[in-house]
Amino acid sequence: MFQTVALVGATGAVGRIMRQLLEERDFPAREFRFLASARSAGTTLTFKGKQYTVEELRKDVFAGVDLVISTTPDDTARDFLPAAVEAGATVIDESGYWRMNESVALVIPEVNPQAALDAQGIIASPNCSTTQMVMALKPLHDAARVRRVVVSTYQATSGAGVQGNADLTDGTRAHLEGQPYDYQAFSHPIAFNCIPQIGREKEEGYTSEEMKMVYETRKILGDDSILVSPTCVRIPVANCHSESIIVETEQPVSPEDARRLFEEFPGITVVDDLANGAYPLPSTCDGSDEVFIGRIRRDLSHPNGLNFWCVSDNLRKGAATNAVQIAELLAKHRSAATA
Ligand code: 11C
Repeated sequence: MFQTVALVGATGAVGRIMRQLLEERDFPAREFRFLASARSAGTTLTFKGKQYTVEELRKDVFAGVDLVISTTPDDTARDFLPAAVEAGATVIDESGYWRMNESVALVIPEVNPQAALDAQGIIASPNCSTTQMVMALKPLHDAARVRRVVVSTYQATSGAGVQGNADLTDGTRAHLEGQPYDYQAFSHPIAFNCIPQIGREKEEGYTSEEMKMVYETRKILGDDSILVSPTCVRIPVANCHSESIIVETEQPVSPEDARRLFEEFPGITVVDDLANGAYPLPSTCDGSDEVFIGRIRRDLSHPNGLNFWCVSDNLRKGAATNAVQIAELLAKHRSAATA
């Protein structure tokens, strides 16, 4: 049980879902506080039937807070979260800023829960496209050791925030009406298009989003030998990221064995009946906390290869749900320790 939980970024798209999850799942805490940028400070919100005033995020607001759950842009996380740690809080951060810091744990509760329990200070939640892929890789890695992954993503506009979805809706309307539209979240039109760049240019012609999939995967699975070759693409779908994943394992894994491994893994739902047109779709996975897998098949190009399709709600398991699950894990551990 935590005494005081502060939700930082409480009014944003992911913050809204976090509030909903903390309420629905009856997160154990005596007191909740909601913080946001000066722009949203002073507004009111309802949580568990009670009205709260949103407080302005400042470095001196963390006294007495023992858990911070934070979803902000990277620079905000960089500037404000060390103050929360200094004030004695455990921090769960959804931003990208702290993930690869050596002293920070990067956690998916179904995959590496112990890292959260061993952590001091900041615990980071991974990038959405990494989370769903690593959820799928974990049971394969445990059974047959993953050596190499070729992943192509089909990422929703909600990954680029509220403006990403506004660009999709307004840009599509403008396109259909033959009107010009000035895209804010994307450097090219997203309506009736797909854009093979998410994030900024990084090393060797890969983007920052792609390199997150490389480095975060290795850190979460605790295996720097895993090779990941990603291509991240933005598509005109509002929510849920989809991924084509091709995995080469040390030992061969048959599609039947993979199906069983996925089905037995917590947080994964298999939807895989090609003959009847059943496979995960963004439209059917939207709003779920699960990672969905289908189209499980042999890789025709490699004897130790497996090919599948993976869809997950990037705002939920890819962000809010994973962070709240980390908080639940810590709360459960605390209760067990004080029982
Ligand atoms: C996207 N994955 O879809 C990004 C958004 O590191 O948490 C989340 C970025 C991050 O554009």
